[in-house]
Amino acid sequence: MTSALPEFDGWLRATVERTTAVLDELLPQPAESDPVQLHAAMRHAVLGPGKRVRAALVLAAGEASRSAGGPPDVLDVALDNAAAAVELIHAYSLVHDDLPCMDDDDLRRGQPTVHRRYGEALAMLAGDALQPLAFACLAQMPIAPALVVQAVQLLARAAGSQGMVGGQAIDCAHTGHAMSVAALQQMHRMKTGALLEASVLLGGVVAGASSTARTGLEAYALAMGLAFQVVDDILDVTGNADTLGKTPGKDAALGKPTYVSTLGLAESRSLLASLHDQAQAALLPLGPAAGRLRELSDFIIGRSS
Ligand code: GRG
Repeated sequence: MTSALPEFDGWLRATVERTTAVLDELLPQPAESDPVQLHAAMRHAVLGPGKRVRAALVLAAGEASRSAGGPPDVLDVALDNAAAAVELIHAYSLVHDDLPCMDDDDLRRGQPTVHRRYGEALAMLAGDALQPLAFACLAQMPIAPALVVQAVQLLARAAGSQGMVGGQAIDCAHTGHAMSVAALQQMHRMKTGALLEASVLLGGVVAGASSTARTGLEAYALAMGLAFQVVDDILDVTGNADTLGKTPGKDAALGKPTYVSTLGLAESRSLLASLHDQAQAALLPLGPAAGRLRELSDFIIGRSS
């Protein structure tokens, strides 16, 4: 699948740089503030070479939903804050997911996991500290207070026991047990999909999306949230450590139910194609302003890392 807009790669690179710069600014500098090791561990968790897909979804959804009113540069600051906030929650989830009590992984983003480099206790605390930082970041958005509250509620729900953490709990409980396709889908909608969905919806809320735009964004977000995990499960059996930046084959080794173990590779690929179609169809009412979201769905579905 190719990008409709030739400059998509450049836009994505700029998004990664822009979000990483915002995160760099937000995170305490170890040399300047105690506890030095905790701050170093937080920076290691967040500033590694992530794809920043969630940040890109926030910014692209913001671009698709901008309504009249409000200075554009002020809105850009708010969208940057929202993008950084979801990346902080995502980074914390990866740190905790890699811990010995969860997946016990050595490699993340091509680097040693946080607990391998800083020890288990600091890795847990670094993940803990990233969560309030994310909400502080949302609280700083220069937009109407009612929208800030909506954004905080959205992210809190997506990250909590009815979203990402709940999905992880279901995942832990089912290791070594087969799952029905419906149960697998529900688990992944919570574990991985909820934060990706929230990224899209946050962009819409912050940019003041119309109700038509919000409906389109919701359907797009649902399809892309699921698609992301289907790709991840396919890459876990077809990818290698060099391109993935993490250990492949881990799910099978841990006895975790995945789309590939439940549906097989061919059916997982056809589910992916159907989710891609659903995502593209959902964007039709948003018109050309949703160009970046369209390209992001191509990118997420075609990714190899
Ligand atoms: C431990 C509270 C807690 C939650 C963990 C998201 C999650 C829940 C665990 C991650 C497990 C995992 C690898 C899931 C597959 C999908 C996924 C989230 C992959 C990693 O996201 P990418 O590919 O990572 O966007 P980068 O490094 O590019 O940011």
